[in-house]
Amino acid sequence: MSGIFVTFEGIEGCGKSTQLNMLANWLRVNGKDVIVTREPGGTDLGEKIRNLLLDGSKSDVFSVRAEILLFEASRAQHVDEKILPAMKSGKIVLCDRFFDSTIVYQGVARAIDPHTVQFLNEFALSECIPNMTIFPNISVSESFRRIALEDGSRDRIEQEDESFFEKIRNGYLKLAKGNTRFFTVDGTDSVEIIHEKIRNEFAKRFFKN
Ligand code: Z5A
Repeated sequence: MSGIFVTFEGIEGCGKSTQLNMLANWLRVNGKDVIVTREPGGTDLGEKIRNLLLDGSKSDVFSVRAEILLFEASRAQHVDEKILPAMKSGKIVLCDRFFDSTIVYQGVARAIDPHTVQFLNEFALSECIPNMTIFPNISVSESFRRIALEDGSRDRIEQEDESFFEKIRNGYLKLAKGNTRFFTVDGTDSVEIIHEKIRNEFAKRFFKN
């Protein structure tokens, strides 16, 4: 496969979406064919599943098994309909969240057995593993501070408490440690400095000549 697949992961408000869009702009200015997408979502079916998953309040009854299967259903459609075809035609795919989110949100925080998470992820992925995963690391208190500055509306998962997000953050730190696919960047630096670090790392990994 000739494309490049890059995912962005981290706790809410860490700056993933901001950095993804900045990287996409820089790549486009440099003449690259870039697709920007997200999970859950990315396809018509995936966006419908996204609404099901994120709308509503924390008190909505969502079985933990139903929740993970919905994330995986969105992913399977996304991989088959959008990511794999783009990769086969040599595009650069930038995706806001992917299977690492399932490992930490459903595996670590919701305590689903890791082997089950791995099995379901592998089934949905069809061997479509990212070439690079960018992880802006911020504290949970910084995450809450940034979210409070926004419009105040929180989706179903964002309504979880601080201890839930501590588990998520620790899950990411554990996942990223020693994993060369990950590029961990200090998410408390300025937007411009983070972008520069990401750009340099991207160029080092993929534009060697
Ligand atoms: N989820 C799951 O459970 N399992 C799965 O398998 C998948 C997902 C795929 C999707 O939410 C939810 O689904 C998510 C995990 C779950 N739930 N949670 N939590 P989402 O992806 O739509 O939204 P999010 O993950 O919560 O991200 P976000 O709120 O959109 O934040 P972000 O993309 O990381 O950050 P941002 O939008 O770029 O920036 C947030 C704010 O911070 C904004 O005001 C910026 O201007 C500001 N910002 C950004 N960078 C900086 C710096 N460097 N300094 C200061 N301020 C900054």
